[in-house]
Amino acid sequence: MSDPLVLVSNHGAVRTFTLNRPQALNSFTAALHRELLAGLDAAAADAGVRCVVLTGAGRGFCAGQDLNDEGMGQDGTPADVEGVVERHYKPLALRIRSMPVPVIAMVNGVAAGAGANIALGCDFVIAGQSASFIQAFSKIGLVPDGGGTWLLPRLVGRARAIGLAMTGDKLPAAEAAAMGMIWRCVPDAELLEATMALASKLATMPAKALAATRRIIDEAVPMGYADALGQEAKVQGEMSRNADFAEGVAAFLQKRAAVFTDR
Ligand code: T3D
Repeated sequence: MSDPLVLVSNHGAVRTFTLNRPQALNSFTAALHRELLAGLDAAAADAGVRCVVLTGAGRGFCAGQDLNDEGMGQDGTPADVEGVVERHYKPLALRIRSMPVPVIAMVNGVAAGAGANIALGCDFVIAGQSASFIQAFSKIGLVPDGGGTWLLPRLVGRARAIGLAMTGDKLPAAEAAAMGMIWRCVPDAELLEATMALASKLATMPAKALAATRRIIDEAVPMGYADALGQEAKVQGEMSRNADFAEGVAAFLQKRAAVFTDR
């Protein structure tokens, strides 16, 4: 029997979901999305769960979309990037943001593409010192999704949001914490303990008030999260029909530098 794509464990009232595709840096496949969403739905319905932690197995947190998975055009069919975003990333991002309990991303390693933005959509991000955040989309001719266009400017301001999204440069966890993009950066050896201390504290707090706090903070900004996610899916679909996307993915899989020609 194959390993589960998501490991689930409980520590008191804290439920931890560990993305479990370490050989591909826990990048998202359709099957991984289905398992994670089902797990989060079950946690949301379980009154015994009072805080959720999301993390990754091995040396990475999540490298975003698995560029070999269905919908990516590797089987010769046209890439259906808009569909992938609508079917998987939008429901996942909205599920996390509507959980009745706080959600902590425990970022144990690299978080790239939608992997970075799914982490940033959690209520707290605690990262180990060796972790990093990469808005990898521009490198394959796409735009940020997974909530990135909505989250980034709110977290770090327009200048840094544009800089991170356009360059696709790696942002070390300590710098992410210094610019207010994440809650904390801690030594790797202390990551689990620091996360569990926060999760255990949140689990004792009034869940309804915490969920309402999240909701009214999110509603107090002009463009709705769901609208931004919908816009991302639409523009992502447009970008995926460009030659630069095919070239970016091919170059990554062939381990060579991409040559972009669209304009
Ligand atoms: O449908 C849609 O596309 C819409 C949704 C889009 C959302 C997105 O997330 S788009 C962005 C997708 N993600 C990326 O472009 C990131 C690609 N990965 C990387 O750039 C690098 O792997 C990292 C910078 C994250 C880490 O680099 P490094 O040097 O630490 O590791 P590595 O050697 O590149 O990766 C380790 C293995 O994981 C490697 O496999 P191998 O050679 O050992 O068999 C690599 O191919 C695999 N891997 C990493 N990321 C992905 C991946 N395989 C498939 N898809 C990936 N995204």
